[in-house]
Amino acid sequence: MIKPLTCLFFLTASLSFAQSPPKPYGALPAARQIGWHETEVYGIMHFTPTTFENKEWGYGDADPKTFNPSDFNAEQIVLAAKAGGLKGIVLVAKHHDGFALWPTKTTDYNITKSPFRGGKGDLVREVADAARKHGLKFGVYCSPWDRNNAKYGTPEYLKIYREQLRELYTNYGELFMSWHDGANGGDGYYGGAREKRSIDNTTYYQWDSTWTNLTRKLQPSANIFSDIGWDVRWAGNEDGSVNETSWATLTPKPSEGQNVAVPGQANATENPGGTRGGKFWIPAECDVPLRKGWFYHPNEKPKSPDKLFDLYLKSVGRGAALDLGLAPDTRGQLHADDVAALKTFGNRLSETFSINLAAKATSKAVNVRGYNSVYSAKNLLDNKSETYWATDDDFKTPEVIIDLGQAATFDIVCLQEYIKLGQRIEEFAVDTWENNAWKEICKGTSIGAKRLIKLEVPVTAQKVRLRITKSPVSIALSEFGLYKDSE
Ligand code: FUL
Ligand code: CA
Repeated sequence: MIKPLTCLFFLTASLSFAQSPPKPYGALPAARQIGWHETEVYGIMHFTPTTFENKEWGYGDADPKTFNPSDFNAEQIVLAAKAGGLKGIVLVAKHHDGFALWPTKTTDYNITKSPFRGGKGDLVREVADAARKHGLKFGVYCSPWDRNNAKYGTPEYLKIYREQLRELYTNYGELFMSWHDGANGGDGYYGGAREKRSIDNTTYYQWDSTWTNLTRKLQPSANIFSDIGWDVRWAGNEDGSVNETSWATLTPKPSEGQNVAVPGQANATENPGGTRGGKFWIPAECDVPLRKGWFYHPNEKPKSPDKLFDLYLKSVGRGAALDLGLAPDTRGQLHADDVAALKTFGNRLSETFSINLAAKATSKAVNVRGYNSVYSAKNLLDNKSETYWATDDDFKTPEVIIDLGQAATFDIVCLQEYIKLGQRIEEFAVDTWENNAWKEICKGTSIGAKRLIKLEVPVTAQKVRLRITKSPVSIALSEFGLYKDSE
């Protein structure tokens, strides 16, 4: 006879087994990265004396007085960005020309020496305030390469650069990104020397200690962007897309002849696709200017809303983010053409994704973890990223049938993994029920934070089946959506 106590033991043991979530798989995102994934589309704004010189890279010799916008309006820029669906702005607080847009104590080459707001202005503050007022996150990019600074190339400059970061990290509230690029040395003004200065990028900036001792301490929520992370990696190109298969994980590769991968110096060949099973969670950011250049040039035009939507599908829709370059003109506002392009793009995003045609569907899954409703397939359709459908450990390739109740027409399929448990799924396929048989309409590989598949032609169906066709472990899927592009 089994004693009641033993019975109780088995009962609680099996119940707690049934309730335990799947074991995490591989590298996992940090909390700051989860916040970053939710941002999806943001902007990076370039506006310095270089704008007034109609150049892309200021040499560092422009008179500070050239920085003289006739009607700077941070709210105009932020509101145009918001209408475009952007949820954050990274401000280039100092570009390669070395001109600081805030009243820094580290160099005279700054905004107080310009006519802007009578020498009392702080453009970083104005953009940060406008962004927060309208619900956008704020971040900064402070170029390590400084073509103005006389000390560039010496150890003293590193102290200056770190002090600039410290000022930006302490005076402008919480930052969602600290953006660092890899441009490193070359010719410049350098306090009047007008010469070429080369630095050894593997040792000069000492990113490890800067990020450990400054960024992580003063701005623990800021996602560090560089070609290899630490939090967000460069897409490997500046055209606004990653590979169709793009993993959120990466094992950074050293450049030729080097033992370790150094930021600003990495071998970026794997960046567009990531590394399956990579050592770290370092998803990609697709940075691309809205126009041709990062700075405003009167002869250039913004990309069309169609092109922007296509880039959205190829960045956000592949688990990455879209970082659109915003270039105010010499007034200090976005040109009417840019405002219009952003608005049309933003409308298309919100109209397309506001209605999930599967939101009211019923679901039938072959397996639900431990028969526990906490892991029900219904969680795929509740528009909450925190709830997910999970399967038992030995159910790695499950299926779920989604019945819409009546036929609907869609041309975008959306999948989201519960990334707190890692990027688990390797392949999937979607079918529709047509003439009494299942017909495959699309298939794909990496999912991660979000995967969007645009079908070549719209499909009309009442029943849709999702098949996970390859996964090393049981699955944890947050959301499933069917949308009709509003184009
Ligand atoms: C690059 C820079 O060299 C460009 O000028 C621009 O700022 C872009 C966003 O990053 O590394
Ligand atoms: Ca959910």
